[in-house]
This record gives sequence, structure tokens and C-alpha cells, in this order.
Amino acid sequence: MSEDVPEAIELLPPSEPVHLLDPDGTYHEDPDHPLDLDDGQLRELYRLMVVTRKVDREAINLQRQGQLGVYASCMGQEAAQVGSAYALTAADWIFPSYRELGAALVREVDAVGLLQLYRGTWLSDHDPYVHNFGLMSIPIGTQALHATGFAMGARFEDNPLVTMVYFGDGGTSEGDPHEAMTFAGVFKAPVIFFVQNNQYAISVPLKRQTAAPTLAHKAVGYGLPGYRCDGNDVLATYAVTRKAVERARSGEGPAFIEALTYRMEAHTTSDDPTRYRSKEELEEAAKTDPIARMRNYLTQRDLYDDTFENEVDEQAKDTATTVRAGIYDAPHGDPMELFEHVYRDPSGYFEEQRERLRAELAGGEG
Ligand SMILES: Cc1ncc(C[n+]2csc(CCOP(=O)(O)OP(=O)(O)O)c2C)c(N)n1
Repeated sequence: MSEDVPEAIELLPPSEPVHLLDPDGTYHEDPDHPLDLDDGQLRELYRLMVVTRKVDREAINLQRQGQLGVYASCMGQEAAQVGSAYALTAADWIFPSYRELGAALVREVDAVGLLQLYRGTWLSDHDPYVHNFGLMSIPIGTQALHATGFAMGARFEDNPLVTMVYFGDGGTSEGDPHEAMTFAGVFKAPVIFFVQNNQYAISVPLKRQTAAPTLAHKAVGYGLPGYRCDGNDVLATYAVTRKAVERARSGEGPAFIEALTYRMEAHTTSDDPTRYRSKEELEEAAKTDPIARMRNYLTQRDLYDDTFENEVDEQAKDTATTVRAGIYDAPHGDPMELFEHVYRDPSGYFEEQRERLRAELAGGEG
């Protein structure tokens, strides 16, 4: 056997996810994950989560008022997203799915731009090359290939950047992440596969998604270390991701992180979660809220007072107001753009569809 092949045991996830903060805010020191954040950064993590939740709620409201076609909430997943994105440097790249508002706000992506996708106006108004943040990806898992390819490209250019791709528990059953992880493992691409295990893929619960002991166990099959963290604990998520990112940056290869969290809202605004999960389950999940937990921690550290609370609330409110103003009654683009940038050489059928829409818009038969 080649010496390069790691022992499976080294790749196996720990029996318990890394957890640093209890719901009441009590912090547990972990020598493997020392805290390297100063007071300002701890407060920033909290601020980012609060702003995320406020903008997320605003987006749901905008959808209810017919201003967005649909929206996929990240409520409950703020720590998983903010903690992981915060562990990257600005030069690193993020490849999101459709639920990563929190990660986007860490990167200062304009939420109005991002929500264009959900308004059906445009793919997004942000420039991926300014924020090193890809476009949101609706087809499940395709972005895993992009992140892996991008990471390989960077390595070929001796660029020390790391890429991170987000997908969900359901995404682990798809072909694209499988191919991406196989490739990344073989070629040691500096990519982090960050899975938010929010317990459901629309109505399909985790136990119907996989027979693996945990999602992180799947990593072993690709030759990747499988890490697990309490995804409602922003400090644990940050610490675990940070370690994986630095490992990848130093040339040791990709990693898989399973963040255990819970989607508090519907899958999207088109979904009715009461049909597949109980009120009691939701009430239990609410007890592990990531924002309340960090607030409790900051309070224990004397980092939370009225001035800070007001500051954060004001910023959250201002951002939500900006989002509302930017989205409300914003002009729609030209529907014909639907056919742009798809194929270099469009097929006859594609052209036929284009013409049908053109005729329909012109008030013809279609
Ligand atoms: C390739 C593909 N198949 C099916 C769908 C329809 N679909 C949209 S979301 C979703 C579930 C995804 O669940 P998960 O990966 O756990 O992510 P979550 O939505 O929970 O964040 C499915 C099947 C899709 N968008 N793309």
C-alpha cells in the first residue's frame, strides 16, 4: 500500500461534534480548538448573525407581498454560515447554494443584489470577483464542482487561496458533490466541503437521506477527513472551519465538515413544513438558537450591554430597510434575457422557445 494513503481511522469523524458553547452561553475550553478571536471579532460574529436574521425575515415578508417570487430562509443556520465564512480570508472563495445569505453578508455582498435571483430579475447584482463569492446555485450540488475546479486552478497558479462550497444534507446524495469530492481527494484540491446538516431536504428527513452513521463518515470514502461541529455554536463552527482551511492552505488537501443545525423556517416560502414536522420538534430546536447562545456568552464576558444591543439592532433595521427599498417595485428585466448566456450554439428547439416567448410578449399567439 502506498505511504500516501491515509489510514481510514485518521479520517473518521469524532464521535461527538465539536461544541464550545452551551445554549446558556457557558464556554468550554478545547485545547484542539483554542479561541483566537478578540472581543471585537466576537461581537462582530454576533452582529453578523443578527443582521442576517433580520434581512432573512425581510426577504420572507417581501415574498409574502409578491415582491420576491420565492425565498429560501436560513433562519436557525446563522451560526453555521457566519462562523464558517468568517474562518476564511478575504482572498478565499465561497461557492454558495441558494440558502447562504449569512455567508454572503460576511463577505459584504449587497443583499439587494443577491435577492435579484429570488425576484427573478437577474442572477445577482454582485460581482463575484469583487467579493470572491460565487452566484447562488439552485441545482443541488453543482457548485461543488465549481469550487473544486477553482481550487485546482488556484493551485496550478501557486495561489494560496482556499475555496469553500456549501451544500445541504440532501446534496450529499447527489452526483456532483460525489464527483467533486472524489476528484478533490485524489488531486488534493484546497477545497472545504461544508455541509449544513439542517435535518431536512425539503420534506425528506436525514434518516431517509443516508444509511451512513453520520454525513461526515462519507468523507472517508473520498480520502478526506470528516469533521463535525455543532452548527448552532458559532465559535465551534469557526474553530473547526479555521483548522480545516489552514490545513488545506498548507497543502494537506480538502476536508469535509458537517455542521449540525436546524432549519427553523420552511424549506422555501412555497413549502408547508407543518406537513412533515411537529410543533414539538420545532420548540425543541428553538432551544438551541444560535443567536441567543452567543448573546448569553457575550453577556457572561461583559461584552453585551445596552449600547451594543442598540447599535446592532439599528444596523439590522437599517440593512433591512435598504433591502426593502431596493427590492420594492424594482423594475423587472427583459424576460428575453432568459435565453442569453445559455448556449454558444443554441439548438433549433431552444430558438423555437425563444421565438415563442417573443411572440407571447408581443401579444401574439405564442
Ligand atoms: C439537481 C436538483 N435536483 C432537485 C432539485 C429540487 N430541490 C430543490 S432544494 C432540494 C432539497 C435540498 O436539500 P438539502 O441539500 O438538504 O439543502 P437545504 O435545502 O436543506 O439547504 C431539492 C431536491 C434541485 N434544485 N436540483
